Amino acid sequence: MPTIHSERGVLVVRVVYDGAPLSGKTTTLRTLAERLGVGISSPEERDGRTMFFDWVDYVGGLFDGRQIHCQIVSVPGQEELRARREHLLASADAIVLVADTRASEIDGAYDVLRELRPRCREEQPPVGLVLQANKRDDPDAVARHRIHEAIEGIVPVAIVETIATTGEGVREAFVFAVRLALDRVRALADAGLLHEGRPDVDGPDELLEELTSLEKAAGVSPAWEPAPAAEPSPFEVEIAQLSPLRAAVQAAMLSMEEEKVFVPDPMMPGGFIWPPVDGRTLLAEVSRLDLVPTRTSRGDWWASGSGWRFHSSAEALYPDADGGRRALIDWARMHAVHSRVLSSGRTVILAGAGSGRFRLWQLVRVMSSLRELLMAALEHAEPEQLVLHVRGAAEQLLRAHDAILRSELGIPCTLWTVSADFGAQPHYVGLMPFTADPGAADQKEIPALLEREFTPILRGMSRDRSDYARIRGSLARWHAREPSSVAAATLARVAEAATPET
Ligand SMILES: Nc1nc2c(ncn2[C@@H]2O[C@H](COP(=O)(O)OP(=O)(O)OP(=O)(O)O)[C@@H](O)[C@H]2O)c(=O)[nH]1
Ligand SMILES: [Mg+2]
Repeated sequence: MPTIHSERGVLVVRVVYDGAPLSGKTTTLRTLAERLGVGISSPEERDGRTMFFDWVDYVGGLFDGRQIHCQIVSVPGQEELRARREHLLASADAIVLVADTRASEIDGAYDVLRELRPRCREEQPPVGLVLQANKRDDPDAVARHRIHEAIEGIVPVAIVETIATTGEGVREAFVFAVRLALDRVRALADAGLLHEGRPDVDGPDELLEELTSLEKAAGVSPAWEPAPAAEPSPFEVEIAQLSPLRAAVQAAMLSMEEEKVFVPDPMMPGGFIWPPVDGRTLLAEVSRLDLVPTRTSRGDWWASGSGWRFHSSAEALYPDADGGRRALIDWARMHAVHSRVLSSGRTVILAGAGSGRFRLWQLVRVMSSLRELLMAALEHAEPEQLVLHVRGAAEQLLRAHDAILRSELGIPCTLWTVSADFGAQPHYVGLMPFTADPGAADQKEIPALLEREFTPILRGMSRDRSDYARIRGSLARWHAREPSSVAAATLARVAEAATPET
């Protein structure tokens, strides 16, 4: 738990180094201590293996004018010592996962990542995670892009390549972890939950004492019990309710004069990224992509590629940081409150735009929409299969319509903006409009919505598919089987109207 040390006036945070056995945790802390010019304390080792932990103290940097005292702790990797490891993990404000990236060992790191990631997210605010891809000097080290591919399915996570034995990359991974820890502190401070007093543990001797006394009291379970998932966390709700929604939008465009082009910077100051912690991790991921936003004729900025879109509306420019921060908080609140409707992986950023101005950006992970699904099916699927897709898309669109209307977000419900995964609850996958679209209320009529969305699709089918008569027939049969279904009736009618004249 981060603590404002009441006697020393410093902010105490803890970065914990975790990882599979022999991945290089102790080596990392040794070279890190050397590079930071401080000592290291390792209470007990046996045959070169960590039995309790390694401990490094580092004081450096400022948070709201206070010095930051970072407790850097590594865990013991051996399975028999799991209880100690768990206890140390439970105390982390950020975690560096040291991964042995040799082909023979890397699966062990993925296992640890699978275990850690949900736990980190369940903490509120979340505990940031950095993957320190270690042993890059080994000829059997797996290529970086392969690591990215492999972990894509698990999580977005920031990766820093290191050679712990020489120290290469070690400091970079540490500094990024401290940033993530400070994001957590910032979120706690904003919610008035930052603890002040004496830290639970103020040095390696006290930590050793804590671990040994816990073990004496047999039957004590590790402190890191996973919380039940799904419900929005109390923290999110709290943040969402911090103050009433304000129309803090600076509507007028300040000027079209030269602006600094946005470059995603994972080291940008805390308090300018939402969500805390996870936002910075995503930022680290997208910063590798070298996406350079361009300006549209309307004055918006945008960039797209490698599975991401960046966007900033022309109006989202603020003359100073205060105005920008208010808008960021409003947007963050809106995203948090509606997280069930919105696709995941969204990040909101307030970035310097030059001349003291700030611009509000959204980074949105590209997710496949109903339209893409239909376009893919249109090319290859058999008529019956295609009609199943059309039905599925219509039903998904209506579910989304309902959720979007209830959210009162004023976002457009179209085949382009609704997620394509039929098995899951529909999500809005489009960009967040800068201001709610009053026209969104016009979408209330279901037949009109379906007609508007499916007419171009069915026209395309009637033009491009020689078997269109079968498609139309299949839709007509659906309507006959389910005469009370508004979707079936509408689509049968639209299909009929789209039939080319002979
Ligand atoms: N080639 C190479 N060897 C490394 C690197 N980092 C660590 N090692 C070696 O890996 C072995 C294990 O390193 P440790 O730092 O003791 O590993 P650990 O994760 O602390 O191990 P436990 O605490 O027992 O779980 C040692 O022989 C290190 O020299 C690296 O970047 N490259
Ligand atoms: Mg060790």
